[in-house]
Amino acid sequence: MQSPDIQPAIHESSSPAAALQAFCEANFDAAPLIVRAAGRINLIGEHTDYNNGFVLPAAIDKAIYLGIIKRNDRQLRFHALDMDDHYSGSLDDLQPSPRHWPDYLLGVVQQLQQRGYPIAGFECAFGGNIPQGAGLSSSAALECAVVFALNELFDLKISDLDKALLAQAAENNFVGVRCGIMDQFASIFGKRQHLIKLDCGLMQYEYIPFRFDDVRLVLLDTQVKHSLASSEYNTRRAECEQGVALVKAHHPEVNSLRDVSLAMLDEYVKPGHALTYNRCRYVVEEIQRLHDACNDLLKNDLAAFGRRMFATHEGLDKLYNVSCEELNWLVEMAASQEGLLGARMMGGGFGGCTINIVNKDAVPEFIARASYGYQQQFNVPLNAYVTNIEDGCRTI
Ligand code: GAF
Repeated sequence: MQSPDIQPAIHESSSPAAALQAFCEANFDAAPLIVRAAGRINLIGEHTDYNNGFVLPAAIDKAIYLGIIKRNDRQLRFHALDMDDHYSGSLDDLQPSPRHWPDYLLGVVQQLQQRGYPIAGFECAFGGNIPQGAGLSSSAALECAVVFALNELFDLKISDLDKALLAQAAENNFVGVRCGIMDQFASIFGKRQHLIKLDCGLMQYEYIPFRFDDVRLVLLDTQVKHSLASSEYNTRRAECEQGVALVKAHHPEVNSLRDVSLAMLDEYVKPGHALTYNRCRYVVEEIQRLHDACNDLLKNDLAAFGRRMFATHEGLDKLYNVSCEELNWLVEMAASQEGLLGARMMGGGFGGCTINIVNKDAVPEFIARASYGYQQQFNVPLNAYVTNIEDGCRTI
């Protein structure tokens, strides 16, 4: 796949930003604008964003780095450093690529064009340290990096909210995943040492400080991504919509699960729609759980917060059915460990990471036990990341 005139990426560099800089110096005619777009975690509020509910994500210290320069024509050149792959195309012919990764960039370009933003051809290169398939939103980070970079490069004056919505629209319409807004919003709006409490219905948000010196956020990466993930994601959305329709027939003012109570579900969905009822019940409970968890944080009660994380996991597993054997094993293992405050699967499900709140002093032992046990159980190495909450998209 590599074009003959392209220098290879420097994979051995410890810093993805340095590798990107070296690639750009060797291959670009001009100094690039460089953007860092973060991956995300989510503390609580899972599968609630597309139900107009609330989420509690944060941007992290793993990111996509993208360097970009203008061209004098309408050509597009993309270089994916971590894949040693390159794409060439034209602004006038945006087609989904069989290699798939260019779609995250092309989708953003298409959305900009559809909204009438004046962009010309450009060349960009990107790489990073967000593990792919780990549920840390590397694709949303790439979309956000592109929209952020193009906004700067062509002085488009797009608001931060519109950047997030545009990146989400790229994923919905060009990539074809009906994701909610959480991942793109977190990548753009992330703030160091803060969670974002986002109301996905009203698109209003507040920052909640997350500064606890005695604990660490530990991500345990199952290194599995079961193939059900994207088809089941869209099925869950449809099931939630069906539940809303059943309630709305009696309560026309209801527009999403955010407007629905457990009593309404019991009355209008439970009889005859057991599976839909379970899905909706999980979402309605999770929205309430998030509000309660935010109150825990305000009281500095991480133990109570952690218990709610376990309840979220239970709901995702038993009612929403988006967990899997590997995630369940990690959460059960975590529950028995010293110094563990809370654990649950994170993100869409069917693989990826668990998120764990662990007392600082217990972290090495926790990771060692999890890694050993996971390898014994599944014969798959476990990856563990102790993560910090960082700023969202910015130029560097
Ligand atoms: C994925 C989606 F992209 C998000 O929008 C969100 O729905 C999440 O799954 C589940 O909470 O990350």
